[in-house]
Amino acid sequence: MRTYYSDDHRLHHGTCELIDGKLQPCFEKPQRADHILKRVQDRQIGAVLAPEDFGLAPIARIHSADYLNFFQHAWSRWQALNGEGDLLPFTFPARTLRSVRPQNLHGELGYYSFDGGAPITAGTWQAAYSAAQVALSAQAEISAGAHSAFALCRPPGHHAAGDLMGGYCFLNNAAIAAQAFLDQGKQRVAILDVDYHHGNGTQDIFYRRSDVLFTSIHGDPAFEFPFFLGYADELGEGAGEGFNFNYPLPMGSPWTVWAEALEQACGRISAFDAEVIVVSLGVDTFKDDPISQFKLDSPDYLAMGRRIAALGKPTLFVMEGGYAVEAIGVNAVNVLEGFLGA
Ligand code: B3N
Ligand code: ZN
Repeated sequence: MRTYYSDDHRLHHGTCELIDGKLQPCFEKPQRADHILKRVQDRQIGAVLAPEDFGLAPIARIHSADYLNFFQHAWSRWQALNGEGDLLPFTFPARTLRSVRPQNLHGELGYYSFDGGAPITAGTWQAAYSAAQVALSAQAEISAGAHSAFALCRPPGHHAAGDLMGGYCFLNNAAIAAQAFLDQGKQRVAILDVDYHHGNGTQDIFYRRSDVLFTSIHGDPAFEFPFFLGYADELGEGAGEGFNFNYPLPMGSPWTVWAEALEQACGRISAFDAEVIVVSLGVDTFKDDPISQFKLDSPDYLAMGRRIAALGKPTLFVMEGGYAVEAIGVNAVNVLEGFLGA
């Protein structure tokens, strides 16, 4: 299996995030990708390639033009205001307020954010743009006939909606790749989101559509981020009704419980007769993850990969979360090795 990777991810390195009332170093940091890349190389699962540049057009199939324009220029606007530190939102169009788009930079940032967890730094746009190109390059590899490919994306993407950033995410790499499959002639794409957190952005992007089946196994949002989406009764709307399946699990869930949900999700994917599968590959389900509450152990990721392989479809793996940095490489690559039958 080939891996697509860009060093540009280093251009995004947020300074801090708000945890327990304190500003603490960001969990989503460049070392995450370094460890995954090293494990890919150590295990020799296949070549590591730089992405091609497919431009903005495939990204604009998912994200609105105004959102992309805002994101691309936010940092220079912040610098023009002599901004110091990361650019972070502090006000949001919550209930009882209007979803108008203000002209002030901070107002606009709040309009395009659902939380304060996506810090914009000098290189964030370039890093996120390159991550999307990484996903598109891996997608192109499958379009050209490969059975699998790994997009080592950073920053991650599955919380980003069409015009919203948050949860460490800016551009939805998995959704951009899924749309590219459709634009190149596929009719049914399944997304399997195995990250600990619900992929609220991906769900929202495809919620009213029947050409993309979205399935997600995650911490119950009644207790876990992103709290406001990811419940089991969210089944899709309109043409999309019956094409969205959430499997929220209790905190502390071990592999046995998780694997049962995977079985159900795989059943939906098979029934949908997906032509291709996009896996939002988060490994923050690991027992030692510092911000998550599941109990998967490293060998479980091999089993996860084997079960996904049994679906028998071309599969694109797109990296999402995982913050137990010392173990992230082993866990992510275990999924790939399980898939490859190692
Ligand atoms: O949920 C958290 C959070 C929970 C526990 C923490 N501890 C125990 C130190 C720290 C933070 N923060 C909210 C932002 C979470 C973003 C998750 C991004 C992700 O991995 N998505 O898949
Ligand atoms: Zn996550």
